[in-house]
Amino acid sequence: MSEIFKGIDTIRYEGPQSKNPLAFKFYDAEKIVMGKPMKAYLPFAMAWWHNLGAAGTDMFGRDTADKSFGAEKGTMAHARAKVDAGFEFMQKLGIEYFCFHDVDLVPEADDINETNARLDEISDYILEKMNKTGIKCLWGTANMFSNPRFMNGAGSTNSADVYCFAAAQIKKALELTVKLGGKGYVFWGGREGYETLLNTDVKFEQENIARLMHLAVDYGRKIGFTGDFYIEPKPKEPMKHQYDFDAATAIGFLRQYGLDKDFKMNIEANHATLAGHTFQHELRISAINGMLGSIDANQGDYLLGWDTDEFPFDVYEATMCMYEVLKAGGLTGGFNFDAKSRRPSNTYEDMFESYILGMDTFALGLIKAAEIIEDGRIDGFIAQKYSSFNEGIGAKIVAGEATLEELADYAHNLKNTTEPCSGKQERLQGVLNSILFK
Ligand code: XLS
Ligand code: CA
Ligand code: CA
Repeated sequence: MSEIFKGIDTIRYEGPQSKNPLAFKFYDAEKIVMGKPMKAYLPFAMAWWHNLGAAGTDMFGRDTADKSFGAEKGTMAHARAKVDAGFEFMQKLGIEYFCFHDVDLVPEADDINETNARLDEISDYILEKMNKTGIKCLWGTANMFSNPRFMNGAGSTNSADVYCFAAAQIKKALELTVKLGGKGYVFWGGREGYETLLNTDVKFEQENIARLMHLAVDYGRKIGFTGDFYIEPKPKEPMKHQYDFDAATAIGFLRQYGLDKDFKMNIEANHATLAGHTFQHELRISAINGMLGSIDANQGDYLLGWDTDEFPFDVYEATMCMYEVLKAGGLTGGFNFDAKSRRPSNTYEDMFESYILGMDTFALGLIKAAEIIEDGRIDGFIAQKYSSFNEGIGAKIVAGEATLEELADYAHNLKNTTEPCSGKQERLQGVLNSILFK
C-alpha cells in the first residue's frame, strides 16, 4: 500500500509561536494537565463519513474535493482505499479512535445480504489495520436516514417492513461495533420526527422507537456489547420536529421507557445551538443526570439555522465544554469530530489543517478549563452563593427534614429578610476573560 497523503508528515507539537500550518500549537499529547497527559482527557475520533466521504457536494453543486483516494468510487476497492487513507490520516495526526455508520464503510447494495457480506469483508480489513496501529473504534451506528425506505422514519415508520429493515441494520451495525471493540453505539434519530401532526401518531411512533431500542439493548448485551448506547439529541433537520429535541427531552424519554440504565447522551455542539441552548447547557443537563457519555465536537454558525458541522475554533465554547467535562470527571466516550472542512477547503492539506484546528481548540479549552478550576474564583462564588443551605434551616431543607409548616413558621418569625446576594455576572465574566487572555 502506498502513501496517500504524500508530503504531509506526522503532525508534531511546535507550540503557540509556530507559524507552521501543519503543526499543533496547543495539542501536546503528553503534556500534563491536572495530573494527567492531555491525550487522556481528549480521546479524539475521526468521523468516517465526513473525513473520508464528504467531498463538498451541497444542494447547489457537486464535489469540490477528490476523495477517491486513487480508486473508483462506489466499489469495494474504494472502500479499501478509504480504510488506507483513514488509518494513514489518523496515524499522522495521533488520533486514536474513529466512528462510523454502516454505509460509510461500503457502498450499499440493493440486497441487504450483499451489503452485509461487504461489511464483513471491510471490517476484517479494518480490524487488521487496528491491530497494526493500535487505533480503536469509539462508536458505531446504523444510517437509518439516507435510504428512501426511511422517508417516514425508521423506528417511527408507519411500515412494519421498513421497521424490520431498520432492525436488520441495527443488528448488523451492533455486530460490527462489537467486532471492532467499539466503546459505544449511537442512535441519532435523523428521520424520527414529523413534518405535520395531521398525518402523525406521536404516541405510537415514540413507543415503537422505544421498542426498537429495547430490542437493540437485548441483542447487544447478548452478543457481548458492554459499552454504552447513546442518544444524540437534535431538534430539527432533516425533520421539522425531531423527537430527541435536546438532552432533557431525550433523558425524559429514556426514563419513561426504562432505557436509562443502558443509554447516555452523545452531545453535539451544533445540535445544542440548533435547539436554542448553549453547548455547555446540554453538557450540564446530561452530566447532572449521570448521562454525559460522549461528544460530537463541532461548531455551528449562529447566523445560519441549520447544521453546518464546522470544525470547532471557538475557544470560549471549547473551554466551557472542557470545564463541564472536567467537573463531570471526564468522559467514558470521546470527542468525535463530526465536522467537515468548508466546501472551498478542498485539498488534502485542508483535511489535516481542519483536524489540527479542532484538536488545538479543544487542547486550549482543556488548558483554560483547568486554569479556571485551579483559580477557584468561579467555583468559590457558586459555593458561596448557595451557602445559606449549609446550616440551620437551609441544611434541614436539603436533608429533607423540614415540613412546609415549619418553613412557614420560620418565615413568620424572621424580622428582616436576608437579601439574596448579587449574582456578580459581570465580575465572573471578567474572571473568565482574564484567564482566557492572560
Ligand atoms: C447528523 C448527525 C449524525 C450522527 C450520526 O446531524 O450529527 O452525523 O452523528 O448519525
Ligand atoms: Ca450534525
Ligand atoms: Ca453528530
